[in-house]
Amino acid sequence: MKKTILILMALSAAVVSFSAAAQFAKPEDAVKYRKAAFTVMATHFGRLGAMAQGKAPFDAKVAAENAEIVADMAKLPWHAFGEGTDTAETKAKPEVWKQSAKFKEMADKLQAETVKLVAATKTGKEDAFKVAFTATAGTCKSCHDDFKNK
Ligand code: ASC
Repeated sequence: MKKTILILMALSAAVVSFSAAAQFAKPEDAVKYRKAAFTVMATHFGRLGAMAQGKAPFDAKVAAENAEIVADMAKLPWHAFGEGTDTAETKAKPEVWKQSAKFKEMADKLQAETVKLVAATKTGKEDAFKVAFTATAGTCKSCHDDFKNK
């Protein structure tokens, strides 16, 4: 019992320090971190895209594995868009900081869509997967249009 309590305490400390990791040592570190999250996200989203476009056969299990990684990555980049991280080498538009409420809305929307995408892959239904994929891709695109330089 005591051990369980100790483990729970250690876990909650880990959660707290994760949110505290919102700070990075240098702006470049934040930029590197968010780019890495987007790169991994795009890689696995691309694999889903191949299935959605019929370039790869639909396999619900593979789709679910990829969608889960996308959903996990979708949680990560946002805390790395702190003040002062607009100066490093980035394609992020100044609007990320000027319209931060709208940017946050987009980030939240992406996370919600990717959760739905995971659920859709788990139904095993190709049509449901395609619908959720299209919705997610639309969310990527509209955020890029407003907040990312080409
Ligand atoms: C991808 C990818 C994006 C989005 C976007 C959707 O596969 O890398 O950034 O889809 O192109 O419109």
